[in-house]
Parts: sequence; C-alpha cells; structure tokens
Amino acid sequence: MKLLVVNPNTSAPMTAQIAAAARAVAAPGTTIVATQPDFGAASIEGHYDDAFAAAGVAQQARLHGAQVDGVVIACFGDPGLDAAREACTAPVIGIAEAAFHAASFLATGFSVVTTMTRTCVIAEHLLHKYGFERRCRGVHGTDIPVLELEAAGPALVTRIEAAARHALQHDRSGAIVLGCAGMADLAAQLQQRLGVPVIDGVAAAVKFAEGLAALGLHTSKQGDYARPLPKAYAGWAASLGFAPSAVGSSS
Ligand code: 2AL
Repeated sequence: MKLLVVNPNTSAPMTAQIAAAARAVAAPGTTIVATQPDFGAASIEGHYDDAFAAAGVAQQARLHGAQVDGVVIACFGDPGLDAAREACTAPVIGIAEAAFHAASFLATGFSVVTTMTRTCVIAEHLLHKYGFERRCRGVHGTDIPVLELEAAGPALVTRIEAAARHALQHDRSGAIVLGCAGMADLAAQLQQRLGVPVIDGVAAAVKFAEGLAALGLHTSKQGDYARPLPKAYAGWAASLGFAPSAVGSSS
C-alpha cells in the first residue's frame, strides 16, 4: 500500500526527518511518499502559520490524495484535516488525533509535551474538538522552536525529558504525547528514560492509516466529508478546485 505523509511546513529537512520516522514503523509492503506544500511557513508555531499550513495540506491532498491508500498530516495542529478528508476517499489521519487515540488506549490520563508555549492553545482546541479533554491532563510547552528539532542534541532531549517528568508528576498522567512531528525520532529514547508510554503521532498515524486501509475502510463520502462542490477557484489555487463528478454526488 502507499501512504502520503504531508509535512505541512516548508522545511525540506523536516520532511526528510518525518519520512524516515514514518518508514521506520511502516509495514514491509507500505511505501511512504513524503511531501510538503510549495508555499507557507518554514515551521508551524501559531495561528497565522497554521492558516497557510491548512491550505498547503488541502493542496497536497488535492494533488496526490487520489493516488494513495492513506494520508497522514504530520504537524501537531492537524492543519487542514477536515479539508483533506473532503478531498480524499482514502483515510486521512492527523498526528495529534492519532496520538490522542493511542495514548487513550494505554493510560487513563496523558499529558502533551510540545514546542512553543504559544502553540499549547492549538493542542487544547484540538483536544476539545476531538473530545479528548477528559483524557488529557495537561499541555506543556518547552519553548523549543520547531526547527531546532531538526538537529536535536542531548541538551534538547534533556529539556523535553524534564518537561515530561514535570508533566507526569504534576498532571498525575500515565503517558506522554509528543506535541510536534519534529520530535518523532525522540520517542523511543524518551520512553526508555521515562518508563511510561511515549507516543509519537507520526508513527501512530502511519499505523492507524495502514490499519484502516487494510480493513478496506474509507473516509465517508456521506454528509460533510462528501467531495467538495464543483466551482471555480481563482489565483494560485485555480487548479485546485473540483470538477463535477463523473459519477455524480448529490450531497
Ligand atoms: C508543529 C509540527 O508538528 N510541525 C510544525 O512545523 N509545528 N507543531 C508544534 N506544536 O510545534
């Protein structure tokens, strides 16, 4: 099977890092195609960056979504998730959503350890949107800029570990969700050091996407995830609109 893994920011090194993390957990028969938008911010660290990231994810889903068996959105704000689901028939999984589900299978309560403190509210909004506010006991910023994670040395890992230890104790939680795609390659060593489940959303989303696709399950085309209505798109988005469906979709 083929999975499209979209890094919604425009950092090529981070796309390569995310692709490696996805391939490390993918099943032998799974091909990972990693992409990023050709516009937008180098890292997603706030609402303004997130707005461009959502459009970038919609673009990538529109361009490549029909050729794959599953799509992973590899940014912890899950930008453009609903738009990508409208654009695709294959299952589309956001890494925050995947990590929240995985953590809930492993502990009654979990904590999120993320990058900039200003992004905590984005995670909190997602927890409410997905209905996980009763399972998440705290969202903690480290004030580590996203792009510093491209070359995370021992000092950064120690900072994330310290924030996770504080979260586990302060929140009385049993698992840690890593709140950035750039932390994907740190999960194993942090889990070993902390002695609790440490969930990287990229890995979780790849396995959920593989699982759903293997079960023959698709994004519902009934209701609000139906194919976008045909209409003209202008400017740089002119090629991204949907033509009338050959088969016909009434909803
Ligand atoms: C992220 C992420 O996963 N990628 C990115 O550019 N920003 N999220 C975050 N909370 O830092």
